[in-house]
Amino acid sequence: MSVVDIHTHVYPPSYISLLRSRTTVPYIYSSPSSPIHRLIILPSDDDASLPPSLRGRPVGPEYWDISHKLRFMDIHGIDKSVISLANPWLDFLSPREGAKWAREINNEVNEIAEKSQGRLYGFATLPLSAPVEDIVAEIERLKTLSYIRGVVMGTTGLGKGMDDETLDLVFAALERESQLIFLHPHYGLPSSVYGPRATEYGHVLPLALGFPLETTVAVTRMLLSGVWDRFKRLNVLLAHSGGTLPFLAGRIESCVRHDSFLKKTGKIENRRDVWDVLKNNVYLDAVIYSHVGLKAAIGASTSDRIMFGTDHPFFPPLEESETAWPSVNTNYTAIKNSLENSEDETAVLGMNAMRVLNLT
Ligand code: 5CU
Repeated sequence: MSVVDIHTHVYPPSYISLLRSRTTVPYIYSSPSSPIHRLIILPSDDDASLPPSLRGRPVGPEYWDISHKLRFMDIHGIDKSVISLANPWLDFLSPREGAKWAREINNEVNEIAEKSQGRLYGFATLPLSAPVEDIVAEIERLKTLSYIRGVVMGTTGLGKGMDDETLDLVFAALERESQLIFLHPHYGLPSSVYGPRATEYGHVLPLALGFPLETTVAVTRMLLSGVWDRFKRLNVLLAHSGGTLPFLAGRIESCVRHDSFLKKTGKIENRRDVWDVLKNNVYLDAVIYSHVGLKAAIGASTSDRIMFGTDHPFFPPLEESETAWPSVNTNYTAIKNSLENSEDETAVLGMNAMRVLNLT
């Protein structure tokens, strides 16, 4: 049996240098007088009311040094990992810089994988702030990078979200090149929804609620704008078991069917419904930390569309002495407790990823 981790991040060394060179989000804060290095990536991380040593999170070589990734894989019984640049990818770059950085990062990820003797593959990153022709050119170049198995993407698309029709050129290229999208959140919800006491609660509100809702909104907008009616073979792997999509799919479908505005505009006719898309175009990771959520994901989709993930290097143990990560073991347990037979368990742990991502 192979265990494959399809949700595992890296900031390659060149990206780390970029973060270190910046002083606005995203950046790495380091103090010349102390060993503090903090990763400030989320919009809410850059909170001037907190001392820098409490902003964001600590960052160390586990974010960029591949030997840490391989050790983590060994400790947790993971045979192969499909690494992706972590958020916020290249979203913040100027249109002029994006394409150059995408080429550099994608070459770097491919080289890391190439040297790993079959243990690593990668998702590429798109220069989404660059002109659409540059994005399409990068998608077309990916076939020359033999360890790339799709693209990781945030939910802002080209700046207007995933239902922006300008994205059609990108979706068309991805579909034509058979590159799957790994859709991942970063921006969460507007900070006002977390209330005036949000800073007292660490990252819990943006990560536990903001991330999953961001993904759910993005996918629902794709559905409503007919992305999968136009691109029937466009495949999307959703982070965190689809946010709240599996749980809310029925409600989304019912709201569409009962919307008189949509009926008048004719948008309800001949559309593919949520269930059809969930069972034919969507894959879900198993990064949900409970059999309750995972059973919803399996029910909404099918067990042959769910894939194990860890979110490494995020969610490390809070005690440095712990070598096995409780976040990973919770997901292993959720898989065990959600599936009825060992064949399905083997599929979720690795065989689905081997098949879908064509890993050898
Ligand atoms: O802990 C976090 O902030 C994150 C993050 O930023 N990205 C991610 O993939 N997981 C956790």
